[in-house]
Amino acid sequence: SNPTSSRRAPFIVIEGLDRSGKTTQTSKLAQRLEGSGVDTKLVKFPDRTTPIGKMIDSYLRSASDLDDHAVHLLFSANRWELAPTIERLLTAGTTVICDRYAFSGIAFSASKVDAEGAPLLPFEWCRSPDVGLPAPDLVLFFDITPEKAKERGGYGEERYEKEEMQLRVRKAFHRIAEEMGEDEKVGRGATRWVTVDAGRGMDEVERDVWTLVEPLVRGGVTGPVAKLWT
Ligand code: Z5A
Repeated sequence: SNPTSSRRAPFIVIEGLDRSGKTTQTSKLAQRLEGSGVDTKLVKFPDRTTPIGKMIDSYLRSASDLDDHAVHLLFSANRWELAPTIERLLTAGTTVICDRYAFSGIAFSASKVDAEGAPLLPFEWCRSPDVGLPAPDLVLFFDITPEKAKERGGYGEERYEKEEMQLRVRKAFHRIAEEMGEDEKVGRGATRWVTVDAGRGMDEVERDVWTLVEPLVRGGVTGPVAKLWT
């Protein structure tokens, strides 16, 4: 049989802190790939357009209230509803670029605390509904200091856009980064996790992202899409 027949396109996720430039860079990347003739699909979580996504959107805008467990499961369900599509695209040769994924799911939910500052949802509980999702081949974790993030404008009106919450989220992301194998090492499972200094200028960040992504897209990936955290 032809050994190249099992090659597929890579699944690339950009994760990170608020205002680190994820949306800016995922769209630049998708455009640049398409411009060089690479079949590309850009996805973003939460996907606020689906029925589940609409519930999440209403919760984030504080237009509705939901139990913390319930909303965590909705964020996860919002990924699961797109999982078969992502897998199909990758197998068909379309590169998938994704703005936030399961790592945001853990980092935000595990950072929620009660009035005494005790965690509301255990870290491992937060991970479990996302176990088995399509595993990214590459995660670019956009790290930025709170000071740098602040220079990019004030927080918006949404539920999690509060300074203390953001500091806890940053810590949670660093725990995940450590676990996934910080900087250039192969992390848990099939996913390579690379931390990117997102506090620099847009062009510098874009250059780094391209250097990391371009060879992966050119070379493709061998074997089926792996399952996250298995
Ligand atoms: N959430 C969750 O709880 N559970 C989950 O499972 C998931 C998410 C998936 C909404 O997410 C909330 O849902 C979020 C996490 C939670 N909560 N909070 N807070 P979202 O993805 O919809 O969040 P967002 O508000 O669209 O994204 P963001 O994080 O705030 O921004 P960003 O995408 O990282 O940054 P940006 O929009 O590209 O850039 C921000 C600004 O900085 C903008 O004015 C840019 O022009 C500027 N910028 C960008 N790059 C640079 C550089 N390099 N230099 C200077 N200025 C820059």
